[in-house]
Amino acid sequence: MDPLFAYRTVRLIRRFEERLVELKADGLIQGSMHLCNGQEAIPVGACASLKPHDALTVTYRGHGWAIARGLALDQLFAELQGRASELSGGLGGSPYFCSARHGFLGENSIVGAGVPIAMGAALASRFDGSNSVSLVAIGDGALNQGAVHEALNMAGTMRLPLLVVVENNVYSELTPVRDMIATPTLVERASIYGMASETVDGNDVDAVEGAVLRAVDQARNGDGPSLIEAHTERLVGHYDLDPQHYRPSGEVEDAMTREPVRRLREVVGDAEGNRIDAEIEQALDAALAASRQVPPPTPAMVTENLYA
Ligand SMILES: Cc1ncc(C[n+]2csc(CCOP(=O)(O)OP(=O)(O)O)c2C)c(N)n1
Ligand SMILES: [Mg+2]
Repeated sequence: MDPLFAYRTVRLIRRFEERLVELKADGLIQGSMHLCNGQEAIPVGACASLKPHDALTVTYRGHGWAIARGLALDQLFAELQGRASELSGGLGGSPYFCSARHGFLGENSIVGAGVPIAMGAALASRFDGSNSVSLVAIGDGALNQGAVHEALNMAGTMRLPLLVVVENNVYSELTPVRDMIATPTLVERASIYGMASETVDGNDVDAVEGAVLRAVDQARNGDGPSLIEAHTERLVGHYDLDPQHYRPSGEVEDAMTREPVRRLREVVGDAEGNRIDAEIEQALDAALAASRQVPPPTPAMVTENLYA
């Protein structure tokens, strides 16, 4: 991947979320936010290997996926501020971005619930002639959910074009992954469902892009589903108010030496880096100003999109 593009996108995601923290402190965002700070290379690498007609389903930690997929910044800001955006009309907020037009089937705050949805999209591709693939991002903890295993079993048995990207950030809320599974890795679960698998450095955009592309090619050739375990670390709490008392001292500082924004900054250098940083701030300022023009939801919207 072009390093300038990679730096611009991971840095944009980082700065977008840092702006959200400021907006929340100013009382403009309600509710909790699950930031992907530190994990940005996974959505950037993965989305680079998808086509516009492919389906994407993610978790509540999905701001980075939405940006990497190309959803408009002003609409994301509007949704977060409870304004009637083109996404979820301001009724969803941080964990419920959704844009059918972008093949973005949505975030989901129910742990693991995206996998059966994504499996359904992969099944649809079998019948609609699109040869699209369906990628779902989940956390390490989600891989212990029952519904996830039902969906993986069906995808494996039917050889569906499903890609599961596990964002292994070492924690499920406050619980370390090593306390939750009986095997040394998560990725070895793939074989019991007949899925191909790969483990990658999730802080390396190129490594993620390559692994996802191999899985995409396999899925489009009719050779079935894959599971990719991407190792990463979150540099912030599970959610924005998490005091992180369960993390050993020095852990976050150590993770900072490996995190993707810093890594790519070293590749592009300060001259290009500063130029890109300035462009990003301008783009965020403009998107934020535009988001404030989006009206609030109307009372009638509460009952729209409901089945009677
Ligand atoms: C079905 C369900 N069970 C429990 C929760 C509470 N919960 C919210 S986030 C979370 C941790 C999930 O960890 P992981 O899958 O590793 O994702 P991460 O938050 O680390 O990205 C839990 C248990 C939930 N939202 N949904
Ligand atoms: Mg996790």
